[in-house]
Amino acid sequence: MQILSKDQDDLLIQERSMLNDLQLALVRFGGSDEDQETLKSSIRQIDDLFLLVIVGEFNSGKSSFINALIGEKILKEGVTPTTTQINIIRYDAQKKETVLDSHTLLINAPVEILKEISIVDTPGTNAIIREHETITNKFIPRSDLVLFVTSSDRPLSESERSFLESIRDWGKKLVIVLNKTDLFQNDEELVQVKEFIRDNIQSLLQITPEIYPVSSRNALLAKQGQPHLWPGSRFEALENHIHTVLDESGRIKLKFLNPLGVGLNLAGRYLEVVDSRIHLLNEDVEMIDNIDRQLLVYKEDMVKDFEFRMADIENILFGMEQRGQIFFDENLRLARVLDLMNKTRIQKTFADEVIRDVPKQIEQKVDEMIDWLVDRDFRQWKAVMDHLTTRKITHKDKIIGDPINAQFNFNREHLIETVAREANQVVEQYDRQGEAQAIADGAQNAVAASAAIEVGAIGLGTLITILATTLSADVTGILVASAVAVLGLFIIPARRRKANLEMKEKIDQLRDQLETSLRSNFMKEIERGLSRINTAIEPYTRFVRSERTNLSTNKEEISDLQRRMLNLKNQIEKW
Ligand SMILES: Nc1nc2c(ncn2[C@@H]2O[C@H](COP(=O)(O)OP(=O)(O)OP(=O)(O)O)[C@@H](O)[C@H]2O)c(=O)[nH]1
Ligand SMILES: [Mg+2]
Repeated sequence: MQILSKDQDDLLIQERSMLNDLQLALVRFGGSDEDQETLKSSIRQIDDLFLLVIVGEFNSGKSSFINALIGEKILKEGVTPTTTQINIIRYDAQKKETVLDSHTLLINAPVEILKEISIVDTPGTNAIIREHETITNKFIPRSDLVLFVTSSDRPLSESERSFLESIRDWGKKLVIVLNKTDLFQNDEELVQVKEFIRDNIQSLLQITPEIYPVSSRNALLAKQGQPHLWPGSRFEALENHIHTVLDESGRIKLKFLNPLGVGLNLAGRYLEVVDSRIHLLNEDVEMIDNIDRQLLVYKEDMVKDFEFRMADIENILFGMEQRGQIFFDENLRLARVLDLMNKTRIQKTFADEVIRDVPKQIEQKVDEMIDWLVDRDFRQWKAVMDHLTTRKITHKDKIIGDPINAQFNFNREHLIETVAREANQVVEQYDRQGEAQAIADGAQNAVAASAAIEVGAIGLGTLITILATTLSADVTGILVASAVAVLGLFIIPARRRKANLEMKEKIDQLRDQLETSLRSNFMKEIERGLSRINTAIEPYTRFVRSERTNLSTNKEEISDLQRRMLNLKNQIEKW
C-alpha cells in the first residue's frame, strides 16, 4: 500500500493490533488451526497487493472472463470442468508459470492492469468434484473483491447459492457477473434473468447486489481485432466499475475492511461457541447445586431421624426405671426382710422383673438405626448416579459438533463418564452388610470406651447386658446391705428412697453414655458418607467451576475486540 494519510496510518496500526489481539485470544481459547491460519493470512493480506478473486460454478466462464479482462487468452477454457487449481495471475515483465503447491499455480504476465491488482482464477463450484469447492473456499477469506460469475443459461444454480452465503459470511464485497449474454435472443430475456438474480440474492443474503451482464467471449474478440463486438459485450460498464472500486481510496478502504470482516466473522463465531459452552456449564452447575441441596436435606433428615430413634431408646430405659421403682416399692418392706437377705435371688428377681430384655431391645433399636443409615447412604449414591447419567444423556442431543469444541467436549464428557462410573461402581458393589457391620463395630466401640469396659469380641447387646448387670449388682447391693442393718420401721422408707435415687442416677448415666457415644458415632458416619460422595464428584465440580471462570474471561476479551472492530469498521465505512 502506498501513500496513506496520517489518520489512515493510525487506523491501520489500530486494526493490526486488534487483529493480533484476536489472534492471541483464539490461541488462548483453543481456536481451530484452520481459523488461526485464516486470520493470520488475513493479517498478512493487509500488506499484499489487491486481490481480485473470480468464483462461480464450473463452466460459467470465469477463465474466459479473466482472459477478456486481460485481453489475452492466458487461461484455458472448456465446456467440462477445466480449471482444477487456483491460478494466481500477477504482473511480471516476463511471461512464466510457477507451481506454488499442489493446488496453486502462479502465472506471470506483462499486462498493465496486473500492476495494480492480482487476479485469482478458481476451480468452479461443482456438485461432483467437491474438492474444487473446498480449494476455492479457502481462498475467499484472503480476497479483497469477489466477482461471482454466473452463466446466462443456468443463472444461480443450487451449488452457487450455498457458496454465496459463505462469501457473505466472510464479509466480502461481492459483484455479480452475468456471463454469456450473447446467448439471449433479446434484451427482454436479459432483463428477466437479471431480475431473477437480484430477487434471489435479495432473499438469500438480504443485500441488493450489483449485477453486470457481459459476454466475455465477445469482449475478448473485440479486444483482439473485432471492435464492433465491444458495445454488445457490455464489458465497458464492468471494467469501469472495477476501476472505480480500485481507485486509490476505494482500494484502501477495501483493504482495511476485508481483514476486519474476517476478524468480525471469527469473533462472532467464537462468541457463539463460548456462549454455548457457558450455557452447558451453567446447566452442569445447576445439577451440582441440585446434588448439594439434596445432600443438605439428606443430612438434616438424618439428624432429625436420629433424634426420633434415640428417643425410642430413652423410652426403653425409662420403662426400666419405672419397673425398678415398683420393684423397690414391693420388696423394700419389713415383711420381705428375710428375702432381701438372699443376694443371689434378689439379683435374679431384679434382672427378671426390671432389666428384662432391655439390652436386646436396645441392641435391636441400634441395629435398625444402622440399617436405616446404610440404606439412606446407598440411596444417596444412587441419586447422584442417576443425576450424572441423566446429564450424560441430555447432553448427547445438545452436542455442538464443531471441531473447535472437540477437545472441550471430550474433557467434559470424560469427567462425567469417570465420575458416573465411580458412582455406579459404588452402587453396584454396595455391601450393605459390610457397611452395617463397620458402623455397628464403631458404635459398640464408642459405647464401650465411654463406659471404660474392655470389649473384645462381644456385641452391643452383651455390652449393655454387662452394664445392666453392674447396675443391678450395685442397686441390689444396697438392698442386701440395708437388710442386714435393718433395725426398725423408720429406716426402710429412707433406704427405699436412696435405692430409687441411686437407680435413677445409674440409669441416667447409662443413657448418657449410650446417647453420647451413639450420637457422635452416627454423626461421624453421616459426615463420612457425605464426604465420600463429595469427593467422588469433586473433579467434575472443579472442572465446571474453573472452566466457567475461564470462559467468562474469554467472552469478555472477544466481545471487547468485537466491539472495537465494529467501531473501526464504522469509521472506515464513512470515508
Ligand atoms: N457463448 C458464450 N460462451 C462462453 C462465454 N464465456 C465463456 N464461454 C464458454 O463457456 C465454456 C466455459 O468457459 P470457461 O471459461 O472454461 O469456464 P470456467 O468458469 O472457467 O469453467 P471451470 O474452469 O471449469 O470452472 C467455454 O466453452 C467457453 O467458450 C460467453 O461470453 N459466451
Ligand atoms: Mg476455468
